[in-house]
Amino acid sequence: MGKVEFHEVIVIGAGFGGIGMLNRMKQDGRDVLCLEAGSDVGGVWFWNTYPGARTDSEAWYYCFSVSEELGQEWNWTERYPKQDEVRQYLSYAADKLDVRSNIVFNSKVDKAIYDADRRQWSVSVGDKEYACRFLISAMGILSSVFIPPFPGLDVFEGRVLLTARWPDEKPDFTGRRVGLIGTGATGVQIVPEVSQHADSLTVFQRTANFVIPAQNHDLDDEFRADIKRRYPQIWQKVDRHAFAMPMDVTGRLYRDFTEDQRMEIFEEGWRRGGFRFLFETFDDVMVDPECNQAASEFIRAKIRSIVKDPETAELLSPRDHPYASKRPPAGHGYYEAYNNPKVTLVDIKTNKIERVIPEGLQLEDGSIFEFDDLIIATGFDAFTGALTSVEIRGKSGQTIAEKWAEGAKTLFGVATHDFPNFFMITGPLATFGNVPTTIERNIDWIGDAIKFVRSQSSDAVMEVTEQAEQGWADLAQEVIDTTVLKDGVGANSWILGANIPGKKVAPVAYLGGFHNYVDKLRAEKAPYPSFVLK
Ligand code: NA7
Repeated sequence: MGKVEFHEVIVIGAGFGGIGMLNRMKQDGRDVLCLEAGSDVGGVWFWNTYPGARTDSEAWYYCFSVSEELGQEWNWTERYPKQDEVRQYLSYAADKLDVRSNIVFNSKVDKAIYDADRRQWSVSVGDKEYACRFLISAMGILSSVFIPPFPGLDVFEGRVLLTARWPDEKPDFTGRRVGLIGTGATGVQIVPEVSQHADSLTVFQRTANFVIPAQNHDLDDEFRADIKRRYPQIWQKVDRHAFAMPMDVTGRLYRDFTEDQRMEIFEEGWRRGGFRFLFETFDDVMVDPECNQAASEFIRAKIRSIVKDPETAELLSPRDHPYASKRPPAGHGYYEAYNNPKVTLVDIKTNKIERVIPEGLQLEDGSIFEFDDLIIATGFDAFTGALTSVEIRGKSGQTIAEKWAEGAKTLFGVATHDFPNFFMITGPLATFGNVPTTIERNIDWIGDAIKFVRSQSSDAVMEVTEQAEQGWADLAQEVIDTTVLKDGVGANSWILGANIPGKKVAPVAYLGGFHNYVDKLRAEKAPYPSFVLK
């Protein structure tokens, strides 16, 4: 065995979380190293380079707030920036914050084992050994790719393309027949792009989604200057919003309005686009079934008005789950793409995929679809997958995967019992909303906690109690039960872990509001009553 390389802090992952954490650790004077599996920074924006990939949050808050200079210097070009722009932003941020030299690329962590005698973590990357006092996961909520075990996938004779591992050399679809499995946020972004170039695109849909048009537009100098002027207010608003977006509560409840007024409000929400339809129409869309049903029906009527073929329109209309009980995607000409005669929608809910064959796909009823390329956009083992797929062993020797077999338990998504001095940025049961902002609040908390532990003694450790994390998991479940999110189970919602066969159906995120989450997180401070310090 070679020499063990020790650092006080090791961070795993160099996306938003890793870059932000390195910045904080360096500001605090820590000896910190980041291990990143990819060959560059970016995280989810490094791997997901499929056509049409872009943010569903608006650019001006899908970014760091920590550096004023970054906000003032970076010029976003679109309301919802493309993957490449976000990746360039993160690359710029890594240079600006001067953290690149602390990152070791092409370093996928295989194991992290807690050594109770030494009060240290041993971290392995292949045959290279590291050790640290504080271990921080910045592995991201959507990084563990899920590929359903379709029989015969290996016999397909064409190209199999995974959206989350898209080839560097961009595939050309000109003149090709393409099949696509998956109509989540990723599939919804791909359809309008690939259908422009391919000879034909066959979309295999299991669950129809409520897709709100993003209403994307370019940003001009005036718009950017206005944003830059208002940044302090924007971040204040973000901090007080349930999903960390700079939007005001509307003060409107559905029942207080006439039918005409309701329709006008929904129309205005549709015009504003994206998440504004959810957050700027009525405040009770996610909790009042009547309001939710009206919103759902409004969207179905829009689908019927856009999609010319009534059968396709009906198939695209979700009927098995309420609007926003699954994470709703934003569309960029999604429904319109189905008016292109080259695009065919196939229902695989009632007639499932039987197997992949050399020429394409065979469904249960024996029907065969042939194509040259098969795109797989079947999602992620969200929140837990990145952590459970690495051998991370705590004080008692159990792995995180073993510990969370019956559902993830953490306090605020930042710490889990039995894993001392181990912290997670947006771990399971962290709040769910605009992710870069949650990441920043987690970084603040972890940075302060590390400062505190260090101030106790040179080998102090901090571990959350079982009771505290159980209380948090119970609260996460209670909150879900008061919203339409509980109805996402039947529609395989990844927020409930219901998209992964065999995964315990339980919340993987806290949905009680980002603003409430931040208050609770900030209240858990020195002397950290939910933790034991040794
Ligand atoms: P999602 O939202 O989990 O979507 C995955 C899609 O793949 C969805 O349409 C699934 O249908 C479909 N899927 C999954 N397994 C199968 C099988 N076995 N057969 C057929 N179809 C299947 O992942 P995305 O990557 O689109 O988006 C993830 C997040 O990234 C998104 O929410 C944003 O936050 C960014 P289902 O709906 O389960 O019936």
